[in-house]
Amino acid sequence: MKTKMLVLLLFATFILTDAVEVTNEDPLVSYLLTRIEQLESKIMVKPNTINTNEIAKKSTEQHAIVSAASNDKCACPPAGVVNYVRWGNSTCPYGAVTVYSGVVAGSWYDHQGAAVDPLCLPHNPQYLKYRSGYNGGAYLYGAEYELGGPLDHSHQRNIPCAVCQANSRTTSLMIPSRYECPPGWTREYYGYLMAGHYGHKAATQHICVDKSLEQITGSGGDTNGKLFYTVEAQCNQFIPCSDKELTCAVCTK
Ligand SMILES: [Ca+2]
Ligand SMILES: [Ca+2]
Repeated sequence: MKTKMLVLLLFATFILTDAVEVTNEDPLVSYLLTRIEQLESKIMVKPNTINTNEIAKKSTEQHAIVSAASNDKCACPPAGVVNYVRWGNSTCPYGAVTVYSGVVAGSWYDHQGAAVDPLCLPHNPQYLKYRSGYNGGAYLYGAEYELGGPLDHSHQRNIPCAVCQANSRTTSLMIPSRYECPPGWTREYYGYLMAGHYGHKAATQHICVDKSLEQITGSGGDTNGKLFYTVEAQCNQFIPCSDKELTCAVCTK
């Protein structure tokens, strides 16, 4: 009974005081310390596995970005977005985002007072207030290629289009008669310069049509509408001229 009391007293002292002194000379303590060191060496990352050069480089880069931002000089790629229409193709080039794809439409080729601009019309129009029946005013028609020679395979076909978004660019440019872009510019697509027929009443605009001359499936009928012809430069007004079909390129920067 006395022994039991003594053990209980010692145990209570150990719990309550938290001041039990141990020394490295104690074999149990010594063993435990050795095991702890072994475990620590296993879980700790060895210093020579850290690429200090890489850390220093990243730190310098981060410092440069923060420093440039604080000086209002951006060290990142130029911010910006530019949109353009890819006529004659329903998809956008690699690297650009397709905002939507659609069909080329515009005024009737022989209407006096027609609108000149071609539109890339989405496949799913939305309407607000409307009055049924054709009530006069401005009319929209599908657009056809009017082509011959080596491009005859697309003659009378209707034309698809896509509206594209090029990121990290600030400007776009259509260059007539060139299928390459100037140095420093990115070529988005290239193809043939097209416009309306000189003998038709409706005025038109030049557009750059993708060289693929994509066509809308099943549109081979001669239904007319807004018409697009290739362009040739006449030799009477000091311009570079040829009877060859002119090319074009759409470039961004
Ligand atoms: Ca057609
Ligand atoms: Ca036609």
